[in-house]
Amino acid sequence: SGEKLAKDLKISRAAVNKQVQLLRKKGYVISAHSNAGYCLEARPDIVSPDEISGFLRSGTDTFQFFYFEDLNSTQEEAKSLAGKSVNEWEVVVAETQRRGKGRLGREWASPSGGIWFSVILKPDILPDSVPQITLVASIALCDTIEKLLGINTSIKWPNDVMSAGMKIAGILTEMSAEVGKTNWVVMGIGINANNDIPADLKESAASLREISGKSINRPELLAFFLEEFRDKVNALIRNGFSAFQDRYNEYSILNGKKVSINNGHETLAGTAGMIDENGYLILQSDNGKIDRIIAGDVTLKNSKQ
Ligand code: BT5
Repeated sequence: SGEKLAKDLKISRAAVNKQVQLLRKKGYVISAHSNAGYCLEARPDIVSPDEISGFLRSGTDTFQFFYFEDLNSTQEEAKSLAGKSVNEWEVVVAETQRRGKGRLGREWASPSGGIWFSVILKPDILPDSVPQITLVASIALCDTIEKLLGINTSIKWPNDVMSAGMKIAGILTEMSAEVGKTNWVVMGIGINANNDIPADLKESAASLREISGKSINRPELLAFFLEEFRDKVNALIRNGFSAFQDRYNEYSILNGKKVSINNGHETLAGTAGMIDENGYLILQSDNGKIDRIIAGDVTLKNSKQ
């Protein structure tokens, strides 16, 4: 009842009514019944901090959210925050991005209905080991999607999350470091949740809504992922990567596949193997040489991916 709300919140009845009007403007459907009070009939499909916090098991002060309806790129916003703030586990979220970024200057389509966010980390980890955080993020994302939605997922090394052969999420890791010291890491993640896939990507990408046949609760998925990811990053910093090696290899689709890999300097062709205890991909090159690769861009032979 309006009266009880006013009493519990120590505000006037008029102030309760004003807040209800504000919530309605944000998309909350609230009916009012004389004598009985208000009823929350439906929540909007938004990834606002309030909505996300409601699903955090570890409490509301474990992450700090910066929420935007529209932004050029959560990654750019998070990078400028990372340089200024001493905190970590700050999360920039946007409903839409005008200039979503992929790796190597590629574009990331970010229409409404997706989950577009960047997480700021200040890990006590050597710069060389930062790519392991990306691998751990992709495990955390697959675990989240499998546990919460029951959808089978896989990883195309290093960090494309796939389902039914289609890309459903991508990860972009950027960092600032000195020799021997990581200043910050910004991990940008794009998940196709309820968004439409642009026509030119339909052959290679899909959304979780398409795959599951139902609308995805985005704040719940994001809250679940953030907690999975944070637990795993803490374990990585404490115990190293080797504990994640098997899990990653179970998800990986590259093992035994003919690939070409651009590592930023050259393109290597061969047969991909497992990843090793440090997160390097083992590549048996066509010329017989064994290479270990920390990061790169993989093209599967005879595939659109
Ligand atoms: C990635 O790049 O997969 C990393 C994407 C990271 C996006 C997030 S969203 C939040 C944060 N803010 C940003 O500005 N970025 C991050 P890459 O491996 O380079 O893949 C890019 C390629 O994937 C493109 O060239 C397209 O072919 C394809 N692509 C673009 N948009 C896509 C989408 N929504 N779903 C699936 N594939 C997409």
